[in-house]
Amino acid sequence: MLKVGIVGKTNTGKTTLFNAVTLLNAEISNYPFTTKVPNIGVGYAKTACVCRELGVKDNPQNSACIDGWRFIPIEVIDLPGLIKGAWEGAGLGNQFLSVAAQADVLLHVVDASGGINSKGEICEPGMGSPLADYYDTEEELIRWYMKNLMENADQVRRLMEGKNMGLAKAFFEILAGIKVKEWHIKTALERTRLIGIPFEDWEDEDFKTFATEIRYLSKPTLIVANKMDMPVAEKNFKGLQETFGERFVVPCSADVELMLRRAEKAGTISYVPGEEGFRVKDESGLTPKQRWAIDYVRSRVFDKWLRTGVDQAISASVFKLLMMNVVYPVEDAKRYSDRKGNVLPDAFMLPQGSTPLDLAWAIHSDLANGFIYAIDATSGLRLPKDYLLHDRDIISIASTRRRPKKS
Ligand SMILES: Nc1nc2c(ncn2[C@@H]2O[C@H](COP(=O)(O)OP(=O)(O)OP(=O)(O)O)[C@@H](O)[C@H]2O)c(=O)[nH]1
Ligand SMILES: [Mg+2]
Repeated sequence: MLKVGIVGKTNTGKTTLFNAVTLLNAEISNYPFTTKVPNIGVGYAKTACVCRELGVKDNPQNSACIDGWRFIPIEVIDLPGLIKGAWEGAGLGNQFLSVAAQADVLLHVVDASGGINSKGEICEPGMGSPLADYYDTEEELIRWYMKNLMENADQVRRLMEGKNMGLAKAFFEILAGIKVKEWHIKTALERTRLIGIPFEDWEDEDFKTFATEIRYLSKPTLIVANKMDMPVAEKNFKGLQETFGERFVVPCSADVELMLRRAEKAGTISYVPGEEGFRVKDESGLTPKQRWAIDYVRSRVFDKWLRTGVDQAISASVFKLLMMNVVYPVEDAKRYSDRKGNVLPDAFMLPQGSTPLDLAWAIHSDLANGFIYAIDATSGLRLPKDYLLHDRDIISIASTRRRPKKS
């Protein structure tokens, strides 16, 4: 399952975002450092399902389909706030950073309302600086990567000398466990021009430059400008977008999304995450407190920002930053179903450049080991071996071995 990590300073709303995405009840408070150990849960990435264009009624098994939207499970990891010196172990930061390193993509949450001071304590909105907070946390992440690179420098040298490996390959051996790919290393070496400097001559600054590239290449990151329901947040949000580019900053109100999802679960409203509105089932039955909350949400979030931004943050991280394609494997290509007749049972996310054989591996090793060919279910055509999967492909795999029945 794809892993989305949530990082950021304390009190920015990471756990609120985590609870909104997973509907779990991890502790939230306005005291700094509420989260003491990482929270792990399941959330969903939302994409337009192919059922509508095919005109079929689907029976999802590994995912869910609501109003033509397919919700695909992802693992979400909420991390404790990082303090200064986390990279060298302060506040157990070292351990948390190794958990963050397991993620495929990061959401870096900042308090866009400027409602926390540099220590992460609640202050008057507008007084804190989300930009400075962002850089503080990034410094910890980069230094952690740097420390790992430096601590393993001898090992890298041994691999280069003993096994006659190139620098990129040797680094890859060391860093593969934290989701660093060989092309990340090669690109980082080229971009930093360290490729031209003998490894034994690298200085601390060189390690830091290299670590910075590795951090951003291997862990694409979306900035979540949270607490946008606060009036002062707009100015900071615009500043963040100017600094990092519109693509990389999502306006968000995690607290409002959490409230809506809980109200939807309780049956008070109809709401599909990510939609530009919600419907109160019985307006006249609302208590004064509920009425106030609904008005707050409408005026502070939907009238101004159209959505809460939580679903957009997840979708943008998975589909825009990681560029995942959604592929629907079926066993019966004519009925688009599995062998039990479930129509469009599963949806898998695969990175661009994946082939039908990669899909087979993602489903089950038996299917991949017996792989013969794949069929594009919409056209009925057999696909060439080197075919690259597209988003929304419906694929049937012929294999000498069948995938085992789900228990
Ligand atoms: N106004 C507003 N407040 C929010 C929003 N999201 C979170 N908060 C509040 O911000 C405070 C901190 O929220 P948490 O989710 O506990 O923050 P955290 O980043 O997990 O904090 P640590 O666990 O200490 O690192 C709480 O009082 C939340 O209610 C939001 O979208 N809008
Ligand atoms: Mg927390």
